Amino acid sequence: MTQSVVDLRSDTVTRPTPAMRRAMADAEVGDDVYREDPTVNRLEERAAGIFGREAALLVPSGTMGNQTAIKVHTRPGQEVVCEARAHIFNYEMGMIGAFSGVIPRTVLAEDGIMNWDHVQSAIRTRSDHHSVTGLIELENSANLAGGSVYPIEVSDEICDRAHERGLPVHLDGARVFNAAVALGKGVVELTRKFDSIMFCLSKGLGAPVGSMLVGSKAFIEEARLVRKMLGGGMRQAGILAAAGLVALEETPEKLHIDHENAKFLAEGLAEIPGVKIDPAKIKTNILFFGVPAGGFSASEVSKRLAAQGVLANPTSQSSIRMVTHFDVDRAGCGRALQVLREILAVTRSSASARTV
Ligand code: TLP
Repeated sequence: MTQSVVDLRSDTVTRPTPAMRRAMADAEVGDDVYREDPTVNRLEERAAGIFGREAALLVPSGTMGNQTAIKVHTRPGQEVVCEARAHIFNYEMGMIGAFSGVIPRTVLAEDGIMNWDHVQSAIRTRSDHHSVTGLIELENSANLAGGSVYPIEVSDEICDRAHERGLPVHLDGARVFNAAVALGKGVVELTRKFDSIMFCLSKGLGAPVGSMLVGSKAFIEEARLVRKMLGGGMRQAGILAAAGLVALEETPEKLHIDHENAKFLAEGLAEIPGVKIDPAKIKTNILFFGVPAGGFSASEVSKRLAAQGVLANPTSQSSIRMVTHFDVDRAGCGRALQVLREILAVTRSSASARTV
């Protein structure tokens, strides 16, 4: 029997469910640049409703959503305060500088979770000598910090204090539904104080394409123009929005399964000699682990995993990321652990052979 690939590279790899494909095939469509696609309009209304906001906008990707928000909130020459591992800074092709002409002012915070003291220390106010802060940005869950989650009171305080200083706060909520599930709260409670929110339909929610920007009517009107500048005005996008609507209705209640699978993986990894991971820190569907020192590099481990049908990306010389999602079940996680155990046992036996 051939075994299917266990793809733990990202939750972006999910395939649309049969319900999504049916909805896509049946979608009523129009030209969305003329605002005439009824399915896109429905998705935007639904997203705004779920977040308790005035308006929302469908964008092709999380990157476009974040970069559009940054453009709307800032002026060239300003700074954006974000955590050192923020996606907007590390994984969006330098667009923060290339498109908005702003620079990141980063803060390294434990588990990627900044508090007001961190943010305050990075804010630069008007001066005759240096650039000033134009925007604060938080990421929840914090991807590159291991899918960690902001306690609501911490993100609320950052928003309140930033607003007292006249600064807007944008949320990269690519996986905000995962964060909400981890806290046992609704997304409204996590996000109500932010000026703008980006969330992805195409991560754990499982839609094939699309992210949403959510905010005030005025913000979304500006964002619509920026989206067009970026070439993100799509036409019969109802085909995509239809899958997004299904994702929004069906997937949030299932995300806890991905979190349980990530925990299961983390606990199994912690039992492998030399592997570095603290399972107690795994709150959502993302985990990073360190490969044993003195053995194969992370990229070698990743190659050997792939040769046996388990995909996981190396993120440095010594660490690997795994992300769970609805196309990998508990048995798949078990297989990933088994294959990894075998690979690392080879390293151990060759290391001990070297020492005799
Ligand atoms: N993240 C991808 C990679 O780019 C790293 C992944 O596999 O996790 N914000 C956050 C927090 C993200 O994790 C991502 C994608 C984005 C924004 C961008 O979304 P897309 O890929 O739709 O542009």
